[in-house]
Amino acid sequence: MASPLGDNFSLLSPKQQELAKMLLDNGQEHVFRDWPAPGVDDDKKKALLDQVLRLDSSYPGGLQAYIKNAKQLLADSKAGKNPFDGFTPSVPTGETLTFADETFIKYEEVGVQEAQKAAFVLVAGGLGERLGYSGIKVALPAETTTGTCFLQHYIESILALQEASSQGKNQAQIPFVIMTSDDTHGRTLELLEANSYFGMQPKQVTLLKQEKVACLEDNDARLALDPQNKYQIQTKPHGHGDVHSLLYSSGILKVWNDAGLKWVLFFQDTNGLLFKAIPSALGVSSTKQYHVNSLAVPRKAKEAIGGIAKLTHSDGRSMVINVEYNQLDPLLRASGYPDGDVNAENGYSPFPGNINQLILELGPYIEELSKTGGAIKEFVNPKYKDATKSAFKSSTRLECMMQDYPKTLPPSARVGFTVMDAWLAYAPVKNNAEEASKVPKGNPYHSATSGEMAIYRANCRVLKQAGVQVADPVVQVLNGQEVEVWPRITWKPKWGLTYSRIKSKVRGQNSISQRSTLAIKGQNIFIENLSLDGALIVDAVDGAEVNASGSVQNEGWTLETVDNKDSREPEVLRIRGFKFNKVDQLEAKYTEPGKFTIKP
Ligand code: UGB
Repeated sequence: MASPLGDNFSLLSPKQQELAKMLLDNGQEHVFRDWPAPGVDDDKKKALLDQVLRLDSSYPGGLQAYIKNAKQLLADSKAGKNPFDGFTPSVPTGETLTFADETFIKYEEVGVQEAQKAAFVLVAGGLGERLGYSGIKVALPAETTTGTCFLQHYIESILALQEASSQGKNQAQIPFVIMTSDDTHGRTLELLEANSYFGMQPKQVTLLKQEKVACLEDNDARLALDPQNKYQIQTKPHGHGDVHSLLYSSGILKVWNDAGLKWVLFFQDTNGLLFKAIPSALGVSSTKQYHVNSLAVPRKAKEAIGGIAKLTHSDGRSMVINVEYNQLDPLLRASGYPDGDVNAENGYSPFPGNINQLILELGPYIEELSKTGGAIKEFVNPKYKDATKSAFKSSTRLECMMQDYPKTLPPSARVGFTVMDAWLAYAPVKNNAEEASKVPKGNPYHSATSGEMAIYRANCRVLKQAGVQVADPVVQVLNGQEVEVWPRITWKPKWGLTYSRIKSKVRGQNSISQRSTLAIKGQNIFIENLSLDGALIVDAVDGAEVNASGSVQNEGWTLETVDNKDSREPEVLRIRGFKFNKVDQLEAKYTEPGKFTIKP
């Protein structure tokens, strides 16, 4: 039988010919069906094969494996096969930490020590469609008191850990990988370059770009061609699970292993609280010798974060794994919990919420990836035209999630999790104002408004724990969301890396009123017999030791509401629904080393 490629075959390079044959052998004749004879669109034909080459080389096992996996997953989906068939969920046991108690403090100290053997990986390839922000999410200010964006905060937190863990000895540089995508790569690089990498050495930072995967037009996993351009295959993001194959194929894991590193910490793009939980969680990993440690928070039933569950199979296998929020309820209903995902008496789901912060031990991680190539169990979520499930409304693709990594691990793997208070560890910015205002009462909004307010709340609660008298919050409705507005307290990560360090910087009797703003921008700043009612900004170089004391009183910074629809206001303010009017403040800046006392 003549090849659908006909005489076009000879236009192609040997590698392109090999790929074309592979497509023909895998049910993809339609890709070439409408090709005109040689002489017409030859460059476009070659460009299509170049795209095929990219798709082939960026997927573990190549495009052939992708098509094979897709056929299987689409058949399972059509048959209504439950991915958890045979598994019964139960509530797992993990380590539950109480902020500032003896155990927590001990874990934090261990974690800081271990950080010198750690590498950090930020997955930032997502555009955040739910948030609807026009920029990349890591460029968003985590809070608007200082305007520090998420990426700056993350980098400064890693640098603070780096400094603390080396304790003045030869400072090992903690490697930092950012996974980007075509949607975020250029802007992430620009943000870093425009800000001198926020103080990190450029060679410490590696950007790994994830590629999109081919879309599929039907249950036979035929690749979907772009309706506007028959020489182009439609593509869509494959999900954050790509991070594992990218790390593996880049060779960086081996470099880390050879350098004696032990831990890889994965985290997401917009959680301004996360680094308050990192030292203790790393301490747990090290103490318990966990190969995998997932950070979790108490989760409200039906909250849009995955639930961590123990799944036990009828054949005896069991694993502790994240069950995504849309799957947890049906799984529970199908396995003896007729009410599905509901809150227990304490007001929370019995299944802790996955915040997608994973700590993996490098050795076992490399061992596993050398078997799998970093391939993660995938899923497909086609939107069918009708109940016959024979056609899709629009093309679909395979997806994967980074937290599904443990699914291929042997039962001997030590997979654990660590539950922290949500107020301390988790306040992502994912939902736009409209979506957030529809969140059921009592569930977290996960918006720019709540994300910023959560930073102030956490800092206030930490200082209260350290003995500062901090005024109670007032409740306000901002962008349709009822939030607690606490005093606006912020600090640089190097000031408050762990609870014991924070406590050591608080002396005597201190009080902060509700309408106050306090921004601590230096390392050796001590709050000592301070009474603050207004705004105080303290900025000091590392060699300067500053005592913030006495009674500071001024008009301060007032919080004003911003209309979400008011196009005169910048987008970063509209999405949070408020801004600060900087009426008056005491600004104390120290650029030279020495001992100083702030005199109001
Ligand atoms: N991301 C990528 O880097 N590449 C991609 O292709 C997609 C995303 P979302 P999601 O903590 O609240 C996750 O979209 O996937 C990055 C967990 O699955 O914000 O809906 C992206 O840039 C869920 O179990 O979240 O849900 C971002 O940094 C729960 O833990 C990250 O991946 C939930 O997060 C997450 O992407 C949560």
